[in-house]
Amino acid sequence: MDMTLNLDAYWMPYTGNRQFKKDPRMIEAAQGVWFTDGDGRQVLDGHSGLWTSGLGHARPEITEAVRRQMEQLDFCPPFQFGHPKAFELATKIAGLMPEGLDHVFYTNSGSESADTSLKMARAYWQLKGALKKTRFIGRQKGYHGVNFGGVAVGGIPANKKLFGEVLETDHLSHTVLPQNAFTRGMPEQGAHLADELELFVERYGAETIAAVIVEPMGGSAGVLPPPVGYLQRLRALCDQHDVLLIFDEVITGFGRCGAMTGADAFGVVPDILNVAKQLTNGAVPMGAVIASSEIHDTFMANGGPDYVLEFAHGYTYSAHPVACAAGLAALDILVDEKLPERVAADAPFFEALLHDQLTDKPHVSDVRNYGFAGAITLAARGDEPLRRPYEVAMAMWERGVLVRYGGDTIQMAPHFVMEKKHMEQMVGTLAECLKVLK
Ligand code: PXG
Ligand code: PLP
Repeated sequence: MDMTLNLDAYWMPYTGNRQFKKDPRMIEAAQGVWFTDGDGRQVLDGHSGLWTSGLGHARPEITEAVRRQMEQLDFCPPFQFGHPKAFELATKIAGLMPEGLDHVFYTNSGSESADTSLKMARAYWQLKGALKKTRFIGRQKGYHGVNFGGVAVGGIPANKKLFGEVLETDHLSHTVLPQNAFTRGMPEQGAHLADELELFVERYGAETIAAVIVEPMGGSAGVLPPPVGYLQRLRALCDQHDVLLIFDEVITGFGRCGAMTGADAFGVVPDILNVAKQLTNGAVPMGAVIASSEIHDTFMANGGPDYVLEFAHGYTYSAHPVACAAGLAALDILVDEKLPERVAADAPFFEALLHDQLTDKPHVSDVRNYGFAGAITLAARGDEPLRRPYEVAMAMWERGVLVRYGGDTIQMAPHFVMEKKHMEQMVGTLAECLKVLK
């Protein structure tokens, strides 16, 4: 690492800044499933970047598409103007979504997707004349990014503590039940937890609830696959009570669950589906909110004269041409190389590896997995539940493997193109670290 580099000015996101700046983990290059660190060391990327880069890093097709786009059109004002690739990409995305989700509203991140989807849901009900439908139901342990709306519907206390509440929300229980510990794939117990929506309907009245927002499979809280039948029950209750169902698929969208979407993997179609991350393979920031025709057409039918805005919402960088070019190239690779299918085919190998190697290791109180997502929960050391995952992740970095630690969990997310020997290296290194650490 360049020892003259000044680390002071950059206030790092979701990082222990003081610890990092004492002992920096610098990443200077990426290729395939590998990072190169500040000392020129090859580090295996065990988290697909940040759930972003399933195709592997530095795909030449994406690099070339971005380079060409920069030369041709580096920026296009997205309000009242359009460029062809924005339409081409929207058509491509809609074609990959479940039947009925066919209108794409661009954002630049998962957090913006979350807040966009909440605004879309509220506005939809206003246009329908259901003026009191403003409340949102999230779920404990849910992560919907860091903007005010997403934090309000989110269910991770540490992300909410200092910021106050800005929306009327309530939260379904999470689905991590002790009797489901060490389940391979979807847990058997817990579908009944969806019925809590009935309690909220009784408490607040369905006429006040705009939408339920959940991740079909929880990601940030440490890989929480839905219990068998849970999402089906949630869908049925939303239909029964005229409540919109939003799936936050920022992690599950575009292949992670061994299908194009979590909706496909689990067989439940929401009214609104949020994506980001894998849309451009992480190469350029971009997200999107994909809405049903019913929602889209309601806006179009209520817009007044045709020069008037139907939805007073959008970002300077919505449909950025460079992001669109990256998205088109990334989705072509995903489809051409049949990567969701590859994930589905190799998921049993990854699952066996996680459970066979990690279940009996010290401090491991749960192992969870689905598709190419895996996590372990670690028992707290004394009154410091966060310390052990941090120490394990640092020990893995020392041994040349990057994994994500968050809360009391360690998370792994192989690239869709990762070879089995590299999954073995990743999980084997974790097993080794667990054996030697206190
Ligand atoms: N929704 C979901 C379901 C996410 O997973 C976001 C929204 C926010 O996206 P942006 O692009 O605004 O960060 C996410 C992001 C982790 C981890 O540790 C996961 C995310 C972000 C940071 C860490 O798993 N997911
Ligand atoms: N703040 C100011 C002063 C602005 O002018 C704008 C956009 O024009 C924004 C915030 C929003 O920025 P963005 O569209 O990139 O989200």
